[in-house]
Amino acid sequence: MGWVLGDSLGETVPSVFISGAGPAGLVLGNLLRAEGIDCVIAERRSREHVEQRARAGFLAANSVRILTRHGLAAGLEAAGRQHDTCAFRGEHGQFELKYSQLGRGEIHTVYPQQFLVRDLIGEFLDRDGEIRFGTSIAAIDAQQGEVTLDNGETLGARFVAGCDGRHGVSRQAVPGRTYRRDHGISWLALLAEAPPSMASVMYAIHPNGFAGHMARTATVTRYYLQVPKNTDPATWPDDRVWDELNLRMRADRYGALNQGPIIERRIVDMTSFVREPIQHGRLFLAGDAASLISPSAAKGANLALMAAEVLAKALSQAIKTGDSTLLDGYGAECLPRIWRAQEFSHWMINLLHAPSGDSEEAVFARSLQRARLASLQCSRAHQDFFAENYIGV
Ligand code: RFL
Repeated sequence: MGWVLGDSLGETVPSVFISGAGPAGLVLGNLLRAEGIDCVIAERRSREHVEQRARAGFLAANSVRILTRHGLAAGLEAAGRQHDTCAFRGEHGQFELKYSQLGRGEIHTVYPQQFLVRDLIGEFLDRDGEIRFGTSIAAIDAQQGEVTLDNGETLGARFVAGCDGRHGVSRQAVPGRTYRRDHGISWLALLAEAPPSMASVMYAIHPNGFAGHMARTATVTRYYLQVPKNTDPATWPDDRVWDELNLRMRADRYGALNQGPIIERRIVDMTSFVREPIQHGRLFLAGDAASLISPSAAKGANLALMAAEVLAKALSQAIKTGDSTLLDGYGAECLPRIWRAQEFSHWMINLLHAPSGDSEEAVFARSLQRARLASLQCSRAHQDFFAENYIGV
């Protein structure tokens, strides 16, 4: 496999240049290598950084199927944990939804994203893929298939896959619009060095705001606290975090949380966007580069994996046979799924958050929230709807 600097006239260029070594770029790279297609990934961060960057943890059944189908599931088969229950806690008590017995009866596998990224990098290198860590892309010419690095070098490729996430540059190379919604809500996303406090995912609704509990490993747990926008995470030392989590999780009624040092705290704003179109010339967007989805429904990494599989198939067809039918239809294949995930994520945001205060509007919103929760608690049809969307896309 070879790729060269300079313009691509008469020189060997990779068939596919991939920007970004996140779940989207790495799954795509692995699937292309399995087809014998040469590809190069450029990642602006170091290998150590991406292999330790904690983000997602909940992989939907379809994501596990994709990874298994392509021989990429050894790590999650060995260390992933099956998860099938979520619970809601509020002023009127608590109820659980065992979604393995609802909807399509599917489950999540809990496997931290950084472990998946580590596995995918190892496998890609074993498949003779090339990753250039510490290499940042400054611009992409989608028509020419040319990538400019931030040191000014220009590289050519037959196709470019924009998998550089929410802050990447590939989206700007696709003429179109970004449809964005700022939900006006922020979460303090926390990682605690403490075992999970309960077997299920917990969504707690409290007058002070939302609080969430999600298992990651036997010794690390993710928590979320809704906080005002522009909150400085440094204003939340460990003691304050645990006091507020115990309060919103109603520890006095249901038992105290397992505490430990907070090893990561960062603000996540609930914003969402969809880029349309997601392809232009030789450039195709996948994952967060194409669509950012708030983490309220744990969909982002799952969408990234699905797009990577669709794109790999389309690129393989075009490169091997010259038939671009699947590539031409790439956006039409992915966008309806993206919008469905956005719709459910939006539904979850409304379920989990309501304004505080005594204004008519705030009381109205909280009453709707209560009614939706009551329906979810009682109606089998509503539970099936929830399960189908929660676990799938
Ligand atoms: P990524 O993972 O952001 O990877 C993009 C990569 O591109 C690199 N990059 C560049 N490289 C070269 N040149 C440039 N100019 C570049 N600009 C950027 C970056 O360094 C990076 O390595 O995008 P990808 O592959 O599309 O994957 C998306 C997922 O990472 C994301 O959707 C999920 O993490 C979202 N998410 C969750 N998704 C789930 O499906 N289930 C979950 O449980 C879940 N939990 C979460 C989450 C996201 C969270 N945060 C931090 C927003 C929990 C949290 C707290």
